[in-house]
Amino acid sequence: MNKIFELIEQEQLRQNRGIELIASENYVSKQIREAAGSILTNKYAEGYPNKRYYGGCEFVDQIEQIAIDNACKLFGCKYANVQPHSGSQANAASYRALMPEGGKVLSLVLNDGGHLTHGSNVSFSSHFYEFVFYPLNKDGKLDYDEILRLAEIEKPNVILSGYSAYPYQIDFKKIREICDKVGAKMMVDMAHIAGLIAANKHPSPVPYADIVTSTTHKTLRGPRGGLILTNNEELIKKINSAVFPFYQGGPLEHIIAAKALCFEEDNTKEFKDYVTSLMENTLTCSETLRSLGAKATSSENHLFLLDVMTSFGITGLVAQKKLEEIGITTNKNMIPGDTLSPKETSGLRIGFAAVTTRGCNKENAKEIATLIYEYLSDKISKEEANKKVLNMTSKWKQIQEL
Ligand code: DSN
Repeated sequence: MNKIFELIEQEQLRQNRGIELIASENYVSKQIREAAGSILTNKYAEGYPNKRYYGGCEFVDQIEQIAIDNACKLFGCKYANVQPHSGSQANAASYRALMPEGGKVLSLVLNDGGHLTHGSNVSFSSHFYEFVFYPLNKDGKLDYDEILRLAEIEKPNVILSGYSAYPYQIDFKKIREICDKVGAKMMVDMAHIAGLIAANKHPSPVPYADIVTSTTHKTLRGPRGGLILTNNEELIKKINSAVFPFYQGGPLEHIIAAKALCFEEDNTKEFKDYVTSLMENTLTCSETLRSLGAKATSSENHLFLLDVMTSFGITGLVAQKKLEEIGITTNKNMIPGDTLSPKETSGLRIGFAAVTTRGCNKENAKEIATLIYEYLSDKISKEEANKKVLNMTSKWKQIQEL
């Protein structure tokens, strides 16, 4: 067997045997994998449906139009661009559509849960635009009065919301009101919570925001890729030319086909039930950890933060590595007010999107919390903990059967 296929088999085994708690990961259905691995990868289709730079696009035109229509139907919006290769590309194109180079963005302090493309000095974002930041309050929550106060001082072109490590719901209506008071455009990066929004388990930003961006592979449970939504006819023209030809070349029509299927799957009762269960599992795990004495946030969505420094006297990096030894995958994460560097951190970010897809239930979520607590406080051996992980995951659905 070719080495690459050997390694894919090993990765499949790792995914099946482990408890995947990285909040931004998920497992796709067989039909989405088939579309993503299809012959559509052979086709060049620069441009948009019925406006391509290449011949032979009659079928990919229909596929991309179905993906656009499905996205609009799912989120109740007028226009969608389904071509961004990732959330970062979607954000880059959206900034360009919303403001001139050098424009000012007010976004969340990155260590409080923002994303690299929300103004980090290692990302393109801070090189082409000026970023100023609003912090979370002492309870780790959004302080809308403080956002307004800063917006009045800074007069940003754009106010950005939607985060990578924020465990509470976001009041998009309030953010729209702030934008209107200071004359700013409203952009929302809903990548993490898009599945919850699709299932009506989190208020939607679509009626309020000028532009909403997302990835399609997190809680939406689709292929790895990006998405941009708007209700504004002028903005969609700017978005389209910012995606292609400004930032990207040929669209990935195999991935676009998989996105079309994902948006269809997300519009079902089965998906809504999945999101309900995902949120219950996340809350059960965070509350169980808290009841055991660990310092963790609560959760109003699909993730929470565990302060491993206060709870176990170890860094996020050490905790992540330790859990990986027993087949539990998480990621180290800054917590609000963190004094350690992003390479170490004081926390872990924990999410239940992936394991809930495999059949994790509330009882399992409690067992996972206990296992994390006992292993990080050295109360059970590696062998015993690993046995518990394998016992649980062997009862869940295998990822190739989803
Ligand atoms: N890297 C993603 C996450 O894990 O949240 C964000 O793009």
